[in-house]
Amino acid sequence: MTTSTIPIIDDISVLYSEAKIASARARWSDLSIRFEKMYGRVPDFIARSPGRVNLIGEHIDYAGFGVLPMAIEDDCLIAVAIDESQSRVRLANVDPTHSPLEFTPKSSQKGYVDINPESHTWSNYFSAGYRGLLDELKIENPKGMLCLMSGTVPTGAGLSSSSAFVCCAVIATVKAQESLLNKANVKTPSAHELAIISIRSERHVGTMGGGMDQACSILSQPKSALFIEFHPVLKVTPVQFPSTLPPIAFVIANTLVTSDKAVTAPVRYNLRVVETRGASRILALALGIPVPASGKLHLKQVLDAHFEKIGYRSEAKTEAEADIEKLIEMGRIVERVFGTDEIRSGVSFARMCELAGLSEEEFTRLYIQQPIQAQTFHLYRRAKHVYSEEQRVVQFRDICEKAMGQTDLAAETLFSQLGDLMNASQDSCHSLFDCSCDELEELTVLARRSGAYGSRLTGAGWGGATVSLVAEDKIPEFVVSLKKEFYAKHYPDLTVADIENAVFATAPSSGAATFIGR
Ligand code: NG1
Ligand code: MG
Repeated sequence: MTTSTIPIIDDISVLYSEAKIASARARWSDLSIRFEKMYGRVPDFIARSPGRVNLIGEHIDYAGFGVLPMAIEDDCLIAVAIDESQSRVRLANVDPTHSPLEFTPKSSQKGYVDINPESHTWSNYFSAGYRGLLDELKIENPKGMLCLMSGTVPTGAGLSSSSAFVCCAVIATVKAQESLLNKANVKTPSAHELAIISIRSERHVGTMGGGMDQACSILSQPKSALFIEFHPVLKVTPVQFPSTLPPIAFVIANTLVTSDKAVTAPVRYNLRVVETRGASRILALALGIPVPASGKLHLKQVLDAHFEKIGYRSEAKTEAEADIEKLIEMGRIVERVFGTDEIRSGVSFARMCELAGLSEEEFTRLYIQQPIQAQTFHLYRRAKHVYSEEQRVVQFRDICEKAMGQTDLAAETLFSQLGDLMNASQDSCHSLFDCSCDELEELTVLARRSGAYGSRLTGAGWGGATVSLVAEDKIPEFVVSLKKEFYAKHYPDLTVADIENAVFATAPSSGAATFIGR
């Protein structure tokens, strides 16, 4: 675990690429001007946390498996002035269609601020971060905060606008309360601890999320993607693309089908979490692995426990190869345990509980913390996706790492291998995890036809964006093709600016920061 704190910066050029810096400067200065107009004083600081694009490893973070996202330049900013005279919080958005929020925090026993997960208001994400941080630090009489938010991560696009906002609220709040912490001799949490706090905080909005987005938003480092592991503890490792190769880029293309995870959670995201949890309990029973009374045991723990139980010793030469062996074997076990016609086609809730050795009430108590709605539960297809997707993550990371040391690399082969893994991930999301949609299918097929090495949905899916691996010198023609074949067809009325925002190459951005300057 690292003990570094959130970086404090006085120059925003470290956060953006050359192409983006001019518009970023204009936005930052507009934020300060509006702040002053609104609150009659200048902000004390601006907190920043970025969105992310997931390169590979979809819907496996909540199963305990490693993922490989990268922070993007689009981000959430919260300008803050500390109000020493009272505890009241005022929050507004530079976008006037979002109504402001004002509250005076309650005591720690009462949870500081109410959040209604059913109301789906934008400010819930702020409240979730604010409350999550204070819950953790048990601050009584927090200092008042005047806040103005500006976000550029498109919402409902699978680029984690929600986590960028929650993380930014956590960082803004910890900075605003820092002097109280110092007075009480409480250590300011490290960036790593703030990432964990942000993961817990976002659950206040009602999604049973993994931790990829918050860890990526807070802990990303410049010019790198981030390999994130969750089990046994949160661990991040920057992954770089070799500089000796011809440059490649990840191009984001948004289907513009919005998928608001908080709204659709009962039939989509949270349902998948429950199916995955059910599958892991039933697999554990089949393998004779003890399930703790809390019921908590994800698919990664089932894998670890199984190989420990059988005393497995791998002959593989590398850690990646050994991991892959185990994941392939888990795929076989899934076939054996869930491969019957009955389970393959999906089971009812009653049947899933029976297989899990639990009453419906017990199952609900252990595994369903938020409402879900479904007739059929797919244990086979979800478990199959998770183990195969992790195998692709391990391979993807391994290819990137091996390439780092080489100079005479056949770049084309390498990029094709990465692209193939992305394509296989898309297939699995589509046919096993059911989190794709027609527009995502169309756009990924078109991307490959337009020269991408690989293309897949990114984030939770059911709409939102795709990510494609493209050689840098091919980007202009790639983008033209997408504009013509997808955007002009589906959205003929889009403005040039709307299209620029929908399809763009992205550079890896750094993680969260606090700006103190003028
Ligand atoms: P998005 O697309 O940002 O809502 C969600 C989860 C991730 C992960 C992905 C699927 C949250 C905050 N985010 O991302 O943890 O499970 O889906 O890989 O819950
Ligand atoms: Mg989200």
